[in-house]
Amino acid sequence: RVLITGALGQIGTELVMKMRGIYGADNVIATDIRKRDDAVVLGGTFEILDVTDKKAYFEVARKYRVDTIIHLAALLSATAETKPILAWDLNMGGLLNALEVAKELECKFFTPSSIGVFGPTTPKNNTPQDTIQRPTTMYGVNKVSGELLCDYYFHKYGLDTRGLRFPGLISSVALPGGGTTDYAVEIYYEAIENAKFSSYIAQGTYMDMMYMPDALDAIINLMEADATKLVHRNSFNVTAMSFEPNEIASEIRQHIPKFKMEYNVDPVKQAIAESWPDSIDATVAKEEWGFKIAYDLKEMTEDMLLKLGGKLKQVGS
Ligand code: VAH
Repeated sequence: RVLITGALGQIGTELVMKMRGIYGADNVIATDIRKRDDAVVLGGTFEILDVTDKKAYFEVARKYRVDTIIHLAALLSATAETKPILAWDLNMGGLLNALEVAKELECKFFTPSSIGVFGPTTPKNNTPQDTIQRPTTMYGVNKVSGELLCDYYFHKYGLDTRGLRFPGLISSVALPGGGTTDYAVEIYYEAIENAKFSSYIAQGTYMDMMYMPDALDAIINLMEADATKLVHRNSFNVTAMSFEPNEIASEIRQHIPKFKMEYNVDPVKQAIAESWPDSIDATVAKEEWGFKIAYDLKEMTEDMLLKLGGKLKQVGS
């Protein structure tokens, strides 16, 4: 049985549905700090869980006798910058509880890392798997610490911990909350609703991105990979594409010709974005467990507009 925390978040919402389809609805226990009347809650077992409550975390894991923990509950980069102490308590306190529960119940373990582990002194282009990690954000500090903590639980206790350094993730199902890359999700909604978007990330600012279907496949493929082949275990660089705001705008214009892009840069999010790489190298993930992607910017844009078009009222294209 799989326990997923942060199940109502951007990754969790789709991962719960995908895993229930593969492993059976009763074998995927969705948890989050709040309830929401939708398929994640109604389509299988759901429990309210505050991951900073260690006792509650143990109780839920024991109650369902889980053998795998997917720990997603966290504050993302922009929110973490406005609430750094809360971010530390949730991102690190929650992760430590998750690892302790996984150790006690001998669970396989996954938690996401991020390109946020890199900072201004990291090589910006084709950032290698093994390189300098001196992030300048609380989120980045949390993610580097998280990678090291997961490695520690593997080396010291033999816990089967695994993780991926995700780029910005783009989903047609659930909006992200409080990220720096979220502009690349919001732009599709605005394009359909208003045929225009005001970007808070400046033109020319490159960031790695990935369509959610590829991210979900990466999690499942990594979790099912042969453990003996995993060297970088907790922190594989993975990416599908790298683009700057004007490039995604141009791709959208292939479908909505009158789409207009404006810029109103948010200094906090812009500073975070500029501290991250322009593009990272995912060769090691391909070598150690066969990482691959199906969607580039063109294919993602087609699919996003198709999926969202069905959900939102169309603006005359
Ligand atoms: C964020 N979407 O913006 C997340 C992710 C690489 C970006 O970590 O914080």
